[in-house]
Amino acid sequence: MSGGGYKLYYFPVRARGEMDRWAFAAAKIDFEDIRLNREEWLKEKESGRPPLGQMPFIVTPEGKTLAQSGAILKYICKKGGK
Ligand SMILES: N[C@@H](CCC(=O)N[C@@H](CS)C(=O)NCC(=O)O)C(=O)O
Repeated sequence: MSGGGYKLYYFPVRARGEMDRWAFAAAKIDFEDIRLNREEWLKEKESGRPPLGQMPFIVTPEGKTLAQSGAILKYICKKGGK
């Protein structure tokens, strides 16, 4: 997938992926906040796209995927100039 802005995939809960949502907001970087329910997640997982088969993960405008909430946080901070 490529084109568009950042996409963040996570469950509709305030857990690991929530700090990544906040980081995007704090860095003032637009992103699509994609909240998958369990059924949607299982389909996504089966597709093989999520790195390590877990959420959160992001898809960058260049079409790269990045997993691990802490790594995503560092990536966003770097992009946000922090
Ligand atoms: N170390 C990972 C852990 C990710 C993780 O445990 N994700 C859980 C939700 S919080 C998950 O994707 N569970 C569904 C599954 O494994 O199918 C991180 O910090 O991102």
